[in-house]
Amino acid sequence: LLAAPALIERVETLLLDLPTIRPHQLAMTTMQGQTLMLVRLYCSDGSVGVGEGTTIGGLAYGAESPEGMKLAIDTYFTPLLLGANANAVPAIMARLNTAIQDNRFAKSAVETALFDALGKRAGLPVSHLLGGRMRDSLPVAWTLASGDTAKDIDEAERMLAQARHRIFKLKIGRRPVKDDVAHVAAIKKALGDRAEVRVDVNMAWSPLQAQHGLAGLVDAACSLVEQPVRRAEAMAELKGRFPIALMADESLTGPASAFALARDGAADVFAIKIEQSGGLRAALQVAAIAEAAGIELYGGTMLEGAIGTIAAAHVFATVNQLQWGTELFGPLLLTEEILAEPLKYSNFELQIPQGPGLGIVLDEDRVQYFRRDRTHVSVG
Ligand code: MUC
Ligand code: MG
Repeated sequence: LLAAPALIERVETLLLDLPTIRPHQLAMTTMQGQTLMLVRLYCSDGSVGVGEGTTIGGLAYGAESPEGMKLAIDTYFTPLLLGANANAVPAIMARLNTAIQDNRFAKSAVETALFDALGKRAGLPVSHLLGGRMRDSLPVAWTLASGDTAKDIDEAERMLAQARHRIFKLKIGRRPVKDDVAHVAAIKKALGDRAEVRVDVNMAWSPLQAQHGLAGLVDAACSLVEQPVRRAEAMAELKGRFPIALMADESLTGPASAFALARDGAADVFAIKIEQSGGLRAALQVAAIAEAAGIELYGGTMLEGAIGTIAAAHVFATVNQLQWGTELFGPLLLTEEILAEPLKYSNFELQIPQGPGLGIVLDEDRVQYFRRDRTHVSVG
């Protein structure tokens, strides 16, 4: 089956606002909901590709926001996309990368839509377009972030009982280090060997706080600490000083940063994210740098909904080793389903769809219902 010639004829962007199942507390913000920026590319052969961009708490995580992505795509990406050969994904991305600096999250959304449409035309899943799969399902961690130790333990017990998650990432960094360490220790003690406990500090600690924090986390039997400090130099100073895996997240902003972190010995593990990397192929370049440097891999999330989550899953399916699994639980944090058939989470893993493109179908009525601008109907 050959991909039919196709030109991009129309670009559509929309914002969907969806509630979360509970407030999600991170060091820098508390999320009550998530905004998905969807982009759809309509091609001349009738194929349509969809991509998604999300952030965490608006501008709390980084310099892009869902609203900003929509504006950037409508104003600056669209003129570069219209009329382009939709089968030439690398050429389109090269053009965008030349004409538009940064805007990595928006680029990831657009590249997702390009691959979805190409996969549909070619009759192949996105993972196959990216080289083929090492695995058909991915282990998925869950983030405990209710802000309350007892509630977090109850939540973890429910996840274990349902065989949904047995790796838990705790969001810390808001409270004094001692209190955070006590919170982690209490959860690990309650769960024991039935679960693995990791933490994400989201850069909240100073290098000195991190010295105390990492020592306490080792005693609490926590296996991994994600981005405890902001600067890459400070990460490099921490690495190897405590018997706990040190993972880079915010420091990773694409292949060049991955190269610098690897060169400077600043992490044991990379959290690969398609949005942070600037797209699906850029994420694979980050993975290749990690592999060459002996850095282990973890499939990260920007708390994407179903579209971004499954795009990341297709990427993570193809890497040689994913020593730390993934955290592709984003859709499970939302109260509302926007797919005709929900993603399949079972046996602690996410199943990666086998159909062409992303292998998912949107429930269009629900997409329209959750549009932020749905009430903005012009009358008379
Ligand atoms: C982050 O910093 O890793 C991933 C899971 C979660 O709860 O927040 C994110 C972002
Ligand atoms: Mg993180």
